[in-house]
Amino acid sequence: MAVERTLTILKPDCVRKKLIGTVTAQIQEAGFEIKAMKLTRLTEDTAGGFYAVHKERPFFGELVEFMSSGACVPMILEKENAIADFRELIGATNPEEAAEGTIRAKFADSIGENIIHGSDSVENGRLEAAYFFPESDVVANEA
Ligand code: 3AN
Repeated sequence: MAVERTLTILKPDCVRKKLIGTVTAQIQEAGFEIKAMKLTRLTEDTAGGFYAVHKERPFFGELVEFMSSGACVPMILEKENAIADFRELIGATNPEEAAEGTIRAKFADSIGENIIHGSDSVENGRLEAAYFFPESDVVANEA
């Protein structure tokens, strides 16, 4: 299996609930290596740019408002099969449909405020990582 990277965001509800440490521990225990990480607050423009594919969806305004409502923690994660394995770890978009033990099942309140983001493909992971981090912020792999 190929080593892949995924971009995650611990969303503002995760930060407000003081779950940065708990969720990051679950991510690391599942074998993901953190390659870049920061605490930041998105503006409506940066949140809207990140979710531009959803611009025509009825929930776009609500999504942008939520994602810019407080601090969040974007991270680049690396692991074999990272894209699929991370989506399995976080669970379905709607926490009511998320499998038991997944991060969203344990901590998310609703489909809109669902604690965490995970890239849906290697290519989107690459684009999303570049949206938050210059290459110089990404820790190099050890030789
Ligand atoms: P995922 O983040 O699981 O890949 P997407 O890409 O379908 O899900 O949706 C992006 C984000 O938009 C979700 N993380 C969620 O916060 C929000 N979202 C998706 N569907 C809805 C909805 N029906 N109502 C409100 N927010 C939604």
